[in-house]
Amino acid sequence: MRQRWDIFCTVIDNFGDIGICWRLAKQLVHEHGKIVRLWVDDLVSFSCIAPQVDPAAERQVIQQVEIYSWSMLPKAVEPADVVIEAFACELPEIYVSAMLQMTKQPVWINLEYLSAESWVAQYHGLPSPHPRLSLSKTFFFPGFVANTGGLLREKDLLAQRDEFTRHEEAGFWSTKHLPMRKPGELRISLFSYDAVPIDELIATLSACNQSILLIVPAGRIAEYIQRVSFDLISLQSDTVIVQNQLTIRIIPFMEQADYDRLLWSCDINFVRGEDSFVRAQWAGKPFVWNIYPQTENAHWHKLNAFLDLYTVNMSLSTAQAIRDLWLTWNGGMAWHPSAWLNFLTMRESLMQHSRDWINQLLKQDDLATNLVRFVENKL
Ligand code: TRH
Repeated sequence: MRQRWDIFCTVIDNFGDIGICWRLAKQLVHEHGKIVRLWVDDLVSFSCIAPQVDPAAERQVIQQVEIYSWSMLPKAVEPADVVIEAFACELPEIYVSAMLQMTKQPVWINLEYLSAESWVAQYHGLPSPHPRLSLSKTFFFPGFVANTGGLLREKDLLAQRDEFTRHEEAGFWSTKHLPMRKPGELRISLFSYDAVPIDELIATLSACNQSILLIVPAGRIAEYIQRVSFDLISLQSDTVIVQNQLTIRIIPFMEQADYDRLLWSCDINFVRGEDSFVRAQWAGKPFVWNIYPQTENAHWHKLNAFLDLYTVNMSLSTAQAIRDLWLTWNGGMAWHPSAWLNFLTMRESLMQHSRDWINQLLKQDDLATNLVRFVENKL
């Protein structure tokens, strides 16, 4: 019998939680033959990254994943063999009671957020007994190193990326109504939270003696650029702003697979949160991470832990360039154009490093494979 998995996802804000759950659900179905129900509390956000999703449908099947609205949780739902509670979202009580009634209790996994901090390997796989009921869940931590849960990576992701780069990139620009590359042009994608020094970045880019196309998918930062940086009153998701040799294109928010293609096509990617951050790594291009801000500045530990790991085999000057720009971009230091210019100077060595980093990551299995293996050992 095919194993059944339930994934529960609440959308806290933004798109990362559902973005990750959606990728995982598809991979479990397509690569591991599981039957997957994905329970989502906010189908509107989901439909932004997957436009096939109907926000009004209680139940729908897309790419063989059964998608359920959380609010429609039927009273007597039968729990699956494996239950994933994504990012500590609390399972509905009715579902937990149903788990308790089962003769063979499901494997219950709490899928955690990604971090490069060293404690992750110690906590990965630890059980957490329910405080009142005879149920136990396991903490599953994604990560960059051995003894963690690994990163999401579809089996054919890198082959698809390479095939795209060889044959499909030009077609992609035209489907997105973006011009073909000019000789010597630098293409940058930008996805970030609001509190970044965007005006300073734009000023620095427009002062560069190089043709630059800055591509910004619609969202709050795109709105800021239009309304505040350039005082454009009517907001449109297809805007062109030109300043010296810098062209800024605000484009519509795209579906998740197209966003990957954008990352593959650009020379430098500004990314944020968790999922775009990981996808930028698989894109194999230099990238700048805007980390999700946390209370009590906990995100700085996370940012530094990743930088420590990522720069370990880099030359001192390249490591310094990446550290300076990332700290500046995240508000840890005042903006200075040299942070950008040094990063740009190191582009070739950053490219090489991106490839070496991928090879290092490939030594580990991907997150879905690790989850499946963990469950096999449990059942
Ligand atoms: O949207 P995010 O800020 O999500 C964040 C993080 O996951 C964070 O860890 C979490 O705590 C917080 O949400 C609540 O950034 P992230 O993780 O990069 O997710 C963005 C998703 O949106 C990703 O799957 C890529 C997708 N995307 C598109 O599908 N189309 C687009 O045009 C763009 C720009 C992104």
